[in-house]
Amino acid sequence: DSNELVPVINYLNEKNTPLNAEYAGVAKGKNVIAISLESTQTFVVDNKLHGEEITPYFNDLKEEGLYFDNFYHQVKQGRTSDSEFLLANSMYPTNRGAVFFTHSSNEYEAMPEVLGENGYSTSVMHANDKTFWNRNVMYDSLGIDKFYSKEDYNVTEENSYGWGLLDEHFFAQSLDKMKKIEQPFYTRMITLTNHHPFTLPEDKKYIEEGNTSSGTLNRYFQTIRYQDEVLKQFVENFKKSELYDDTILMIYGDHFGISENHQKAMGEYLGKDINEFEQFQLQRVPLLFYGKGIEPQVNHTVGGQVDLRPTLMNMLGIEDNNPIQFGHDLLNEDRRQLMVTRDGDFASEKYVGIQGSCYDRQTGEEIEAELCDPGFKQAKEELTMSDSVIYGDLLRYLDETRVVEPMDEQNKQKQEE
Ligand code: GP9
Repeated sequence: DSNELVPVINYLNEKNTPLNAEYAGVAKGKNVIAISLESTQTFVVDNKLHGEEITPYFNDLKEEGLYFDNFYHQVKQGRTSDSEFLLANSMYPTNRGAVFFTHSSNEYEAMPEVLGENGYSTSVMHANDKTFWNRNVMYDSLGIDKFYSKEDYNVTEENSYGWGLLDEHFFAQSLDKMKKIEQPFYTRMITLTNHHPFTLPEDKKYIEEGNTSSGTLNRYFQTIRYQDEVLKQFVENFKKSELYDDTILMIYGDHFGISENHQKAMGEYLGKDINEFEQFQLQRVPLLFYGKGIEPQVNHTVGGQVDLRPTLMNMLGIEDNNPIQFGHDLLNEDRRQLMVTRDGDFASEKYVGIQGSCYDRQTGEEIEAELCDPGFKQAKEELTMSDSVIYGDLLRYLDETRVVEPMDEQNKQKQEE
């Protein structure tokens, strides 16, 4: 019953930090285009292959936006769908299977639903079959108004390769759709071309492949380079469109593309031994907010996908009264810097804890294991609380408990303190 939700609310209230007042409403009333970049990891940013930049366009774009360089994906077996879950709910995905399949009939009060209540039209654009990851069912539960799936795109043999519609066509057709949707809107695009096995038509290879011992990693550089080129086409066309003045972009990587099976090759490329600390750090994915009114800055805070919702909602100036959120505004300087992975590992401002071992986050040096005990404890608590909400379908009791103490009241009190 509703009592089951009370410990979670209490736990989160205790951990809660206020939203950043300086950024509150910087994008008020604006449209949002969230771009989920398939398999895109931070190590390619500002990095080179054969003397050439791998993501030349993104490297420049991030100089003009708000960029986070210590931002991690937090997905498990549900991969892209897990990243979608983290963003929409600010809760952790489950440890086994994909929550998009196993808990699609749960009650949620997801970000699209709240945006809808605040006058936004909400959609997802992704040129794959609508049933993939059970998206068509889960999107209803998340309160997404419209899903533009494969059947809404012009997909032909000529404009497809590998997994389906090439990203350049996906971006172009999506921009056309966006120009017609009711404003203000929140739409999320999910790219596809930079997906394992990372293959491309010959004429789309804008960089030579890598020369490591892993063909997968070697080809990955090319699909990343391709994605960067077509992102450029999209953003430049977006900037020329009428949308530009009233729209912000939130661009982020969904999860790793290169698994730990390719550690040796990764080490050859990066010129260092990939131990468990380096492997952990490779789970960082890019995050960039871009648009008029967003001041350029590189932010080094440690965070993860669970933090996206509170960060974005604060920027939009929308009061989000769902207290069951495990993330924290990435822009709040006093925020608790704790990024928890689904395996119970964590990164904090000082430490990285991996399966009982402890590392200094800055130096990567292994240190006394006890130093990470509090972090491991918190990570466990965090995941247990989140799981209890999902497995117990506890958000169905939200309305009954809301009278207890809404999150914005807590925030106000904390800010006054
Ligand atoms: C499929 C796409 C890729 O539609 O989102 O999913 P992934 O395999 O990365 O989870």
